[in-house]
Amino acid sequence: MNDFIHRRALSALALGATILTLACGKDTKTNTDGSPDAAGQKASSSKAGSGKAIVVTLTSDATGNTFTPNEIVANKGDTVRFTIGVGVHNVNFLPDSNPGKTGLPKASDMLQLPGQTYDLPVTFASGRYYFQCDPHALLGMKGHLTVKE
Ligand SMILES: [Cu+2]
Repeated sequence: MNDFIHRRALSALALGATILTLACGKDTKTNTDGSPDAAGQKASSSKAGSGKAIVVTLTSDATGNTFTPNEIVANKGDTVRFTIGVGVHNVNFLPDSNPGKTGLPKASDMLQLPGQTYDLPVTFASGRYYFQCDPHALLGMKGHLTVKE
């Protein structure tokens, strides 16, 4: 009897979590200026939706400034959703730190509203890419995106 109630409660919880996830997913205040430069590549066919969204949180706190996670693995067609936790940050795939890479996205705008997102469609070639937050790069706010074939 108690067991039954317990199970009902559990499934209600699971449902709640699902709804929350959906609600979050919808809340896309995207700062879209971030479409990758299609530098000689056909880069227009992959949109969010064909792949999965990978959420990366950008945060400043007493321990420092971080991308969480800072090692990202994605497939082409995925979308990396950079999301502000705390602080003012941007995302820059610095050409100088990505020698030989083409089709790099241009630097994002500065993001500062908690929950603000910058969606980066993964349209570029497979490989390992460096990115950083410009204001905090010297403080260690950097990461890598590995694009799988
Ligand atoms: Cu930053």
